[in-house]
Amino acid sequence: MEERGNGFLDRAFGADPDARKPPAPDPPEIGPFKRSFWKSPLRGPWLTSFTGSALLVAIVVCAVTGFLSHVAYETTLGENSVVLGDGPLTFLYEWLSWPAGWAYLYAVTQGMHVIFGVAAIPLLLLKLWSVIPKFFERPALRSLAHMLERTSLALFIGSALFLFATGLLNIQVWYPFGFSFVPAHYYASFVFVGALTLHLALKLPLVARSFREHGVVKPLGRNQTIHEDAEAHESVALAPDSATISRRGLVGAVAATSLGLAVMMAGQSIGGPLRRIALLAPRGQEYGTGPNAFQINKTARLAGIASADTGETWILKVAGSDQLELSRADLLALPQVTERLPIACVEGWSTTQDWTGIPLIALGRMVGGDSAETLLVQSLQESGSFSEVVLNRAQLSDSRSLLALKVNGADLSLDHGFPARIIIPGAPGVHNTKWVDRLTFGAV
Ligand SMILES: Nc1nc2c(c(=O)[nH]1)N[C@H]1C(S)=C(S)[C@@H](COP(=O)(O)O)O[C@H]1N2
Ligand SMILES: [Mo]
Repeated sequence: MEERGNGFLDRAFGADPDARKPPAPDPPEIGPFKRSFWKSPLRGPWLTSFTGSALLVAIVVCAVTGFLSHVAYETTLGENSVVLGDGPLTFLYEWLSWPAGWAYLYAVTQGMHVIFGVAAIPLLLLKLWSVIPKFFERPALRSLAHMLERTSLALFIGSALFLFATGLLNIQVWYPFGFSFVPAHYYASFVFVGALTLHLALKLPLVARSFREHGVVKPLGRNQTIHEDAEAHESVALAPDSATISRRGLVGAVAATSLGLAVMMAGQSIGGPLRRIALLAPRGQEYGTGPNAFQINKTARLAGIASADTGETWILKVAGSDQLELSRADLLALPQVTERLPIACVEGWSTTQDWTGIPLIALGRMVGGDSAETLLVQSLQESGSFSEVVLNRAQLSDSRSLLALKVNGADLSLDHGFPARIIIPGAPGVHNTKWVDRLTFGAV
């Protein structure tokens, strides 16, 4: 006998095809619940498939670079963890160690995360627009399979909107919500990836059929009309109005918006003169003049750093198998190294400066800690997730990793971490601890 249910969920749960027949009572046929309410001739499986495919590319890049960012945080190294646990991927984080090698590694992966994430938003909105009539589908629940499909869709759209909203707010350095960004964004991504996988499994056959019937890009040609079956697809208008914009005009406008946003975000990721095109960059466009004129993540005042602690009495404590206390004058008397390195923030911006100071490995040698696997860095800052950090072996042993005392030839400003800060290649900005108080080789 021929299978009448559609999709593997029906088969898996043995839904009775007759159960799909609308049970009474239906929502009244008014407003958006009436199919004739939806009149755009552009809606249909092709537009949804095309937008969905473009969105999928952006989302995959965003997801991969997002999980890479979590790897970069080296959350399995003690103090670095900003989440309660790493969930199902813990083994991956234990296995992968973030390299120090390429100085711009994190600037690139996180820049891509933010660029593709922001550029995906117009695509997401277009895709949602293309299926609006389905949200008013009647009856709302037809069978167990239909209920599961709609639940997965609700989780999918809900988690997508949550991820995009929290990501955008984080880029804007605005935390109006009462929860912590990183764990929320991180755990929501698992819901999202799960729901996305299910959604793909359910919809890929539709996408393939639509592309086979109409071609992938052919409907974007000049004066192209396509005929889609309004009986089979809820999103296709039953009685379409004439178009107010061509299919190619709509897709073109959305693509241009995405591209424009991508260029803008790239402006702040790349930094330098390109920052000027970053119109939405929250850290402003101007930083005054002078060697310390570049963006500040958290000012000394916000971090609760008292200027008395950073004055003449400041002493750096260094520990390995031996212990040492060094004043800023002692540190300046040691051989200095200058390295050109970026700070690459999780928010997607980066800035490259010339830093001068003492290689961490040289300080390690002074206390018999140069073969340590980890370096615990503690700040004068007393609380907050960035007051302590643990660097891995690659980071502490790289000859470019510095305890920086100066930037661009001048003393660090208080806001940039005076009297001394960490600067290491390839890592997230959060690992470049400011106002360093204590270094412990092999503490963890
Ligand atoms: N002690 C301390 N160090 C810190 C931070 C902080 O809040 N406290 N912020 C970190 C973050 S998130 C970034 S991106 C860099 C930014 O350095 P900058 O403010 O000098 O640009 O500093 C890092 N070091
Ligand atoms: Mo940051």
